[in-house]
Amino acid sequence: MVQKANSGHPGLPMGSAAMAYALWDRSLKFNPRDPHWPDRDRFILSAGHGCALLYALLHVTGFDLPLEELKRFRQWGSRTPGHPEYGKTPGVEATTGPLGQGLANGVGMAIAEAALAARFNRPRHKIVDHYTYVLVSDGDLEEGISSEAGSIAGHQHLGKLIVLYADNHITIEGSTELTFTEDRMARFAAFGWHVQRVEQSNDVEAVTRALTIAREETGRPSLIAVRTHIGFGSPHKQDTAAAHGEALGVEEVRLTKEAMDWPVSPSFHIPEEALEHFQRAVARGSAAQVEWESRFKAFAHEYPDLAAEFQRVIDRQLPDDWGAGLPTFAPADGPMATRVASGKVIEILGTRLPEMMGGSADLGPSTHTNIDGVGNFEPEDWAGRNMHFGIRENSMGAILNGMALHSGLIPYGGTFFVFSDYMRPPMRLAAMNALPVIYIFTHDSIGMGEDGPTHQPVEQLIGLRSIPGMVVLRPADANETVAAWRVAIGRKQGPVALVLTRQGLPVLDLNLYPAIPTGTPLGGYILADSPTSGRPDIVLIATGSEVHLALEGRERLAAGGVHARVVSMPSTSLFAAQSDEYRERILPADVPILVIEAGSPVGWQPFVGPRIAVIGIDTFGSSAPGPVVLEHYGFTAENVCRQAHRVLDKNKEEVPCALESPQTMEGSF
Ligand SMILES: Cc1ncc(C[n+]2csc(CCOP(=O)(O)OP(=O)(O)O)c2C)c(N)n1
Repeated sequence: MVQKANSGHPGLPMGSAAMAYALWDRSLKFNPRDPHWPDRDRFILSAGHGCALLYALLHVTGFDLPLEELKRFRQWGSRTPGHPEYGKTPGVEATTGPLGQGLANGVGMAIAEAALAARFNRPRHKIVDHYTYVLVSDGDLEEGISSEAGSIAGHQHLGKLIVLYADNHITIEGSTELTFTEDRMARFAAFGWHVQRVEQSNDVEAVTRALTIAREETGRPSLIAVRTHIGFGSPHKQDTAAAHGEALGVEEVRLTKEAMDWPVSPSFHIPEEALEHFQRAVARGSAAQVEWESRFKAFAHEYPDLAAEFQRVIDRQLPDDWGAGLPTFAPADGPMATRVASGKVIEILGTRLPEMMGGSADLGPSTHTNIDGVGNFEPEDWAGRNMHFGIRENSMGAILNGMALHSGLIPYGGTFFVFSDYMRPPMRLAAMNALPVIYIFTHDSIGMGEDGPTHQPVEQLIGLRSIPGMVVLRPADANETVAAWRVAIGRKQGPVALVLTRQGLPVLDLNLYPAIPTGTPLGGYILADSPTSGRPDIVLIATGSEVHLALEGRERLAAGGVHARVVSMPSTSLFAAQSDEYRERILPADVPILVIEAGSPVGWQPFVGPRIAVIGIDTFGSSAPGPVVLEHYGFTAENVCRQAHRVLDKNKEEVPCALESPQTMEGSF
């Protein structure tokens, strides 16, 4: 495959083939004819660059991946892309390639298995009972996320997680002696893992034995380090970095095949008896599935409601009434931070949707992510749904992905918005794989105050909005927050980031602003219009907490005879997805615009010109009480009013914007 494409990574597949055979032929429970069967074992190739190995296994064991596809490795439109892509190839359980992510996905899948087993299994009825296997390389274990995820898995006693480590002593720049000399086994043992070593990678019996022991070890996750040889069999490249990331070369491939007493042609040679042997997986898998189905039938007979519920969550169907009776808030409830409103919604949704499971990276009291009364997900007490991820954002994101990939859960995770940077890699993968993961990001702007620039997000909004498929919602008040949660739960494909304030905000009166529930899902809508029904003089677009400034600015503008329309835009991407007609109605082409958002203006800047202006932040904020910081950076109603006048008439000197006490207006415009 790699030679034909003249691109890819031959070394890891060649070195790991024997241990992968031991796993796939003797341990892994899967049915090539039904890759989605709920109680299959999961297999993740965390070292995604070695995907030629995975594609070969999928082909020979009888998945719908014909030899033609192997011949089209890494080519346009093939089902054998350069790294495994979830959804593209039957049997690929996770998109991998960014090293370390797959291992943490595996932890997420093992958590999902444990949680669903705790919820659905009954005495004499084990309908959730499978293992999660991960194949990792040096790179996976060098990445910091492996320690985060390893620590969580050890702490939680995830005994059904089994990791095979291709311990080949080689990375791209050469020997692991260059950078990676700690005792990996001791490290994982310290995390609370059961560790084993297999010295001979081609000793299939020894790998099989180690896998059996790993399965028998129920109280700890397992790491099995197998001493493999990168580029095994290649006379000149085995055990060298040259085997890692480029084709061996036509001549070296010939020499390798000759050295192994293997026919040199045809180049894609699979002996008939080998194929027959591998394809016993089909009968084995079908039998295992049939056996499970009969167990499930017996379970459904005794527990019909529970069985229907299992089917519902696995299919990611929502109960009809899930959204009924969510709160509506009134001005008298305020001021209320949107994080607090979100917490109230989570409380209700969490009891109505038992598949909701998540938590925070040690910021639960701040992110309001706890569901009262449902208990904690704790070591070997896996029925609780509140998760404590610890201060491990990267692996929290990857674990959420694993939980979503497993199916049966709606995973969510929270932290301060600024630390979304620490979980950007898994968020990118969640979007790429259209995974229904919900992020709860609080302390969403300089308005969070005293903690200062290290904690004040500026570029995160535009950063997340730039991820294709990521829906970012920054609600303006408690009622928009409820509507945002409806969007998040209703979105079955793709992640949603809820971006919420620390500081209290007025609650907008639904009697005065009835468009909130229907407008929020459209991404942008008219919150308040010019008093005359005609065309406004200017549109004020604002998101989140700045919507209130826009409303106040509008009043000041009205005092000066300027009719402003306030458009609340909780989600730019949802707005962009609306029809031209709708967007033109909200933002008439010839009406000037002032954007107000306490974040980087970069996303709006391309539109800035004589008719469009932005009040944003192009520096890092400052340490001081939130209202003071906001004021210093120009987030005041007076500045909204002034800048609106500036857009309308640059030469106008005197503008009627100030109230009694003039405000400072340093900072960026
Ligand atoms: C997060 C991340 N950083 C860098 C890379 C680029 N990369 C691909 S493989 C690799 C290391 C290869 O060493 P190892 O993991 O031991 O794999 P092997 O050489 O055994 O194939 C690197 C740095 C990556 N895929 N992901």
